Amino acid sequence: TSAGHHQRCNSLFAALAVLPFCLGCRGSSAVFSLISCRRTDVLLVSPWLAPIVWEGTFNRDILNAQYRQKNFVVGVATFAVKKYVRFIEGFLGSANKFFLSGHRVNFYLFTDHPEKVPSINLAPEKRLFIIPVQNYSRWQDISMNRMDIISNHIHSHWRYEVDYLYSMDIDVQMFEHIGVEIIDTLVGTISSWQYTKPRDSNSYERHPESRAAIPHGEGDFYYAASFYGGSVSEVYKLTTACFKGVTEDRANGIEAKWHEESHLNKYLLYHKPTRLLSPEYYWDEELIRPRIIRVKRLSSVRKDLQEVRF
Ligand code: UD2
Repeated sequence: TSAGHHQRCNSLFAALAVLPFCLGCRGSSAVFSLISCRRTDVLLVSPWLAPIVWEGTFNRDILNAQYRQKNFVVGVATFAVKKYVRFIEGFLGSANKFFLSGHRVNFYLFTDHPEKVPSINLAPEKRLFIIPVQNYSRWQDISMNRMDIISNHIHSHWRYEVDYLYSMDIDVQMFEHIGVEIIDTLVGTISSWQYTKPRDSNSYERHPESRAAIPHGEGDFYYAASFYGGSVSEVYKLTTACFKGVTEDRANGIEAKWHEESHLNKYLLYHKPTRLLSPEYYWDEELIRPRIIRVKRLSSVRKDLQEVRF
């Protein structure tokens, strides 16, 4: 169970804590920092040794210095279709301030209402590309077709334009820095609804007829489709595979339980992320925030589902 993983990994971290550095602290008093900064309350490494990013586990100054040497460009794909255009300003305004601050970012905004995109003064290293997209009558299709659109754009443009690509929901706001600690080859965000539940939780698609099906007893983390990414080539493989699953399900008259999120979870179960973001990186405002979520970096904007979707 994930509780079992918790215990195993925390004791692993306790053993590593004798190293003479604390990556979670600023300043140079390494020995004191070591004691005050380690986190023993959360899982820090997945069972396949991918880091899980929590506040207090890294030093942003060190990461920034390393990252600057590479001169990477990061792309962010986000969709604002139909009534979701109302979320553009909050998303872009907060992302301009908090998302990879000081680093090069291209925001790719897909919308069926380009004329409604508010003008926002972006930082000089940030660029906004508005890409017209058709709408679909069903909100599930808007959300699921993102995978296809992202895969096609990687093939036609983004593989020449960006090094890393992240897909994000638009109905979110950022409140704290989301920095280069999110950069890795294949990155998933642990769902804020699921991080405490055992792996047999009922969010996975379990019906064997669906291409998103995960057999009972299998599964590790449950990932949110609102924020995932990685190198442009890995995100291409992910989105292409997930959309293939969506298409095959459609041909069989099936729609997975949580739409493209179900297909994402199937993919990430068998292609393990190289880095996991803790629920700090997508906190659902419907939930009461427990103590382990020390920082709410990004959270959903409360919305009346009936009103915005129909
Ligand atoms: C969950 C997932 C979401 C997606 C969805 C599918 C999380 C936190 N979010 O969110 O990623 O998997 O379930 O069931 O796990 N959109 C529009 N116009 C619409 C409808 C959707 O632009 O009319 C876009 C928009 O970018 C939005 C995204 O699709 O952020 C996902 O839709 P949602 O936020 O309504 O889905 P939600 O909250 O159920």
